[in-house]
Amino acid sequence: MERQKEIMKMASRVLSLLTMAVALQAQPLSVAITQNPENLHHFFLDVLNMTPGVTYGVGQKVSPDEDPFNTWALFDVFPAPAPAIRYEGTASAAQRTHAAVNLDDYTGPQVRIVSPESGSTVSGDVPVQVHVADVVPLHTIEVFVGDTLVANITAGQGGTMNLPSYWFPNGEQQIWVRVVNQGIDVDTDGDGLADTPSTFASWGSVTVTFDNDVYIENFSPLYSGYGISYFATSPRSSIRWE
Ligand SMILES: [Ca+2]
Repeated sequence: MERQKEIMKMASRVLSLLTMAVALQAQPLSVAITQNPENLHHFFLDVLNMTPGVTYGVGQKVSPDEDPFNTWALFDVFPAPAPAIRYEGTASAAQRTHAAVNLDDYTGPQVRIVSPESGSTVSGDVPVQVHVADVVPLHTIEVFVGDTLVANITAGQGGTMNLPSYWFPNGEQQIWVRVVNQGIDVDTDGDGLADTPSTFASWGSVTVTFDNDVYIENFSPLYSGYGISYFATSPRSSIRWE
């Protein structure tokens, strides 16, 4: 009887440990910054809730700066030896935001159209705001309406552009963005040395209703490759109509 109780007690302890392990597993990957109490000019950067053996990158970026081209710069890439690791840094460094990323799950840039909201009705010049998170420098951010490339968002634009909705027929339209990053070099000829960049592309979209009193029915110039540059940001000297 006593023995049975002992087993029951042990089983319940194992169960609670398992529950705890599951709960820990469910904690999202995160970083925490705390001051080093023994050296006030230094701080600790703890990376928490990693899965041992999985490859992680720890990076930083200039902050605050929401330009999508301000991507994360990884300063360490490693297979996690334990669920948590600690770095020590100097507090006098310029303001930075830190993050950890699971590189085994890396599928390319994360792209989201912040505005306009999906399902909304818009008219005139529509401010489009794109949010991108990536650990690899970006190459291009292209904005489309349906099949038509409307603009390239470039570095320094803060991820925004004005979309001339009156260039398109009224009604439901899909605004979408394609983000391509500069990629990472991979070995294509099997000599063990990385030689060619392999880029990643990601997409984000919203469906909105265009509602303009007057719109351009014949928007064929937009299909021309040169029409694209008209919508690019200033300087407008880049316009080339041929
Ligand atoms: Ca090679």
